[in-house]
Amino acid sequence: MNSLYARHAYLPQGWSENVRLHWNAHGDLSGIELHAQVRPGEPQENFVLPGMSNLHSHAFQRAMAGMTESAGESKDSFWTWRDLMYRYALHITPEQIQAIAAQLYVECLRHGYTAVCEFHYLHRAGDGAWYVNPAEMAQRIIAAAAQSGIGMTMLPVLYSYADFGGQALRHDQRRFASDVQEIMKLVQALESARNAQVEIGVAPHSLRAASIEQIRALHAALPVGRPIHIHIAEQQKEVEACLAATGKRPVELLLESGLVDSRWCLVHATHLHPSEVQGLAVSGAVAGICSTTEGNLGDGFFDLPDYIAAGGRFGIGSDSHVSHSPIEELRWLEYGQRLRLQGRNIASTSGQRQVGDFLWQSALQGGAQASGRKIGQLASGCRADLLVLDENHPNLDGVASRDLLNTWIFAGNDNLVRDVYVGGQRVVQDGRHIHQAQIQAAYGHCMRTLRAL
Ligand code: NGQ
Ligand code: ZN
Repeated sequence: MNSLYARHAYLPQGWSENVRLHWNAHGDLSGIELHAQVRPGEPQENFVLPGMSNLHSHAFQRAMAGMTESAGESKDSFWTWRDLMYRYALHITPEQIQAIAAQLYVECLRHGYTAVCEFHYLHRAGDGAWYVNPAEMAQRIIAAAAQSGIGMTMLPVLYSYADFGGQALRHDQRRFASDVQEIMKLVQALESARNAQVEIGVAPHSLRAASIEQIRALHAALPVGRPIHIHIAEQQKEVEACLAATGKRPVELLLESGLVDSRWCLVHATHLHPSEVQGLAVSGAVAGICSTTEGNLGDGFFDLPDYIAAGGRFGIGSDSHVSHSPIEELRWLEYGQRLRLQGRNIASTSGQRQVGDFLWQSALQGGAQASGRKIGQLASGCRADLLVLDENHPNLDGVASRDLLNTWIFAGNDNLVRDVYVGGQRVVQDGRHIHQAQIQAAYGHCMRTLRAL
């Protein structure tokens, strides 16, 4: 099968009727046929849209979702959550990371993510030694993506310090320990994995964990055009520590390096001065907003209206995977702004007043840019990553295409994704992943071990 007839297809210019999508043997869209006549006996889908890119993921954290929601003796915070996360991180084996990632990616696909950017720093074994194959853990995650069919941008993470000023790593950060040379060796070891479904980039963890000098060296060593992601300004404490150590705010410091351009994704970027909002928008980088995780960790709210007004680009990520639905991610993004500003319909412009359309289209573009892959739109040359919605759901019965995205995002919690194609291969049919049973069984086995922690 290398074509699909859609009564309504979400093209870069918006909804179009009676469209036949064609793709080639490599899984790239090869033709968008408008005003197409349906052929006798040809299956007709109703609503077809491009799949979403999940631009920020720590796959192993899927295994701890729901396990950190009990109040401790001391005031709970991002930092006490991080201590718990480190405990989990120390126990995950290569077999377990593959089982957890495969399960996560099946869930992501079932909800409409067709690509993921993996912010990967579990490099070493639990005792802190490198595996015989230093790329073991990264290759396990890439294998999990292949098992599920999801598109993958693998970002090996540079993690040298525990805090600003080059502070030594904590003992419980020993699995992350890496320097520029080791990360570039990883990138080179992964080069052979690159194909139409897999891209390799890099990520300095944060300005706490990597110095500007290291980031400059990493940037210089990385092949041209590859994506570069970084956690930044997620917590006030990080902003204060950066000011104390450098006299500058994190985003200010990074932008001053002159390195940031459209290859970059600044993840969270929660606490910004107005000048940083402008600077980030002008840089052409993508802001990676992870609203469900930022809500779960109590980070704060991104300054979305000012950033949109400055022409900033953004995408979404499920990060710690307390949710794996792009719909919930986008709904939380908009609701967070409404609560913060005590207003309505924030994520919109004079050119796009439909909040659902503005959110979906912006996240498609920002997510595609951050992935470094040709995805995120129904256009020739892009991957045939398609979502077919369930036209029999009551919410979609008789709905006009102009109201489809608002209905999908803001009218209930049912998963309306029926079929999912990645690179032209159908990997989800009638809501079920083609390998769901065996991937779920392997995950269940792994969780029986981890839940005993
Ligand atoms: C992480 N996650 O690397 O998983 C981070 C927490 C840190 C989020 N920031 C650890 N959500 O930033 O040091
Ligand atoms: Zn993260």
